Amino acid sequence: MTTIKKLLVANRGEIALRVLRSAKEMGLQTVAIFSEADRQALHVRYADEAVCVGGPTSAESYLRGDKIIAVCQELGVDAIHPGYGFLSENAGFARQVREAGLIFVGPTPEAMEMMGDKLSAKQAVKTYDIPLVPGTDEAISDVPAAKRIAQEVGFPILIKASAGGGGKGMRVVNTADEFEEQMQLAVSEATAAFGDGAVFIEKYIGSPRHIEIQVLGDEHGNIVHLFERECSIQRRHQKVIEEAPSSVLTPELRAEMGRTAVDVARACQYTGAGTVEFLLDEHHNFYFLEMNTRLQVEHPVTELITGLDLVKEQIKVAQGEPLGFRQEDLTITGHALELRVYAEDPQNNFLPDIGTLTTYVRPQGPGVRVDDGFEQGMDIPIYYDPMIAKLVTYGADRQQAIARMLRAIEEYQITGIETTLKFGTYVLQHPAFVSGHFDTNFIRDHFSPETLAPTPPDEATAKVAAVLAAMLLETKKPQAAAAATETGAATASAWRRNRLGGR
Ligand code: MV4
Repeated sequence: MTTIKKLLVANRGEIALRVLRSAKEMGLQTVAIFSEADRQALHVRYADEAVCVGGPTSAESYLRGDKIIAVCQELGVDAIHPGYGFLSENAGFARQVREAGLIFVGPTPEAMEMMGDKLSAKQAVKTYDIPLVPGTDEAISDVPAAKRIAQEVGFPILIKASAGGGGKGMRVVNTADEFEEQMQLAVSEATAAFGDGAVFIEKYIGSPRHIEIQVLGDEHGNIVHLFERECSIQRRHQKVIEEAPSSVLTPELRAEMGRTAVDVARACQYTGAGTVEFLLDEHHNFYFLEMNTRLQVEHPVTELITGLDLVKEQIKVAQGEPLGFRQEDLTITGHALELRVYAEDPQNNFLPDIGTLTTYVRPQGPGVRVDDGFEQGMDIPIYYDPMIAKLVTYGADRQQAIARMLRAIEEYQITGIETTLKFGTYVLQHPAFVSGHFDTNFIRDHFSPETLAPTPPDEATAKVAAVLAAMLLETKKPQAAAAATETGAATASAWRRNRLGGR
């Protein structure tokens, strides 16, 4: 046990602020770092001390592990929280932190390395009877041998880059005669993008759901799971809406996936907060895909349904404390949704939009949490991720969480830039979403830019959608129809009209 007294947050934006808040509650002294583009940022003002580490680009600042460690030594910092992105999954950095005598709030570099590469992750879990998508668990280079395996597995197959992430370097192959060409393309793509041409084959699951399980491990060998997050609503491998729990998991399947996730974590002696990603096919078979060795963007939905503060848990584990609960102490209470609010124009192919937040008023009220790093009048810097905020709602059940999200979107006032807020309204009112019958193809199947009316849809259209949604609900209760009409038709535009003067 080494008690952490002073924590440096090696990140920016909403996640830096999120981590600083928990650190403050724990009575820690806090240090922020910032780039020249972030002098006015909220995380800089929130921390006890803040140090500029370089120019505006990430490479000059938030990725400068050497400078960050030097700041820690200068200011008597004893631990670094990396947030997500930037250095959070960089095993080399985690090792340098350890060698400098500092605590890295996260897993060991060994666990990060093992799970950092998809093939080594598959190797690591081999002795644990973890379900994997049928295919190869080693890099393939011999085209005829690979083609034979593909034929055994059955087309369509997917060629994946071992070093890949976020869908990069994946190619679907529909027939045997395309195989050779696609494999060559995949290898050269992987070499160009990751400097590592290792690829492998999996059966292609055409309409999967993306279900991930949050895990937490301590340095004493205890590992628990904190249930699932449903992350199927994505575009271009960027999650847009996440929720917990998933509306498709039965208690039995949840327990089985949870146990499997804990086994994956055990395979790499995982410590801290991590996420085990699965694909779930239409027959409810699940397959382990990869493990993310960091705190994820969507962690708040898990916090809301479990009542835990994941950042506090990370810090406690990092200073050597044993977990304060066992698996059987954990339960799901209520339902949580997260909408990522991006500075992007959904009517223009989600093109990033830059500019000034001329108006920025957050929603409030029961069951609403906003994690952001901006204030009215600030510019959205061009150098980083275009996410402005995470709008998170909580309710006793899914319907209430949806109703609160629609109400919160209505209250949210952002002008000066285009955002994905109205896209959120569209998804949350869509019968496929409301009924829970959706997969990772939701946006491809149900969305085109013209779909978003520039003005709120008239009540008649909204009512039709709502009733349709209610009919699709498995529980065909009469109240369901009424409630869905409330949420769907809902979002009375009076509020918007009255406050914004008709905008
Ligand atoms: C797949 C798949 C279908 N079959 N693997 C995309 C990112 C990476 N983490 C894994 N991905 C996929 N792997 C097999 N064998 C479909 C996807 C996929 C996907 C997965 C999760 C969420 C959204 C997705 C969107 C497109 C493709």
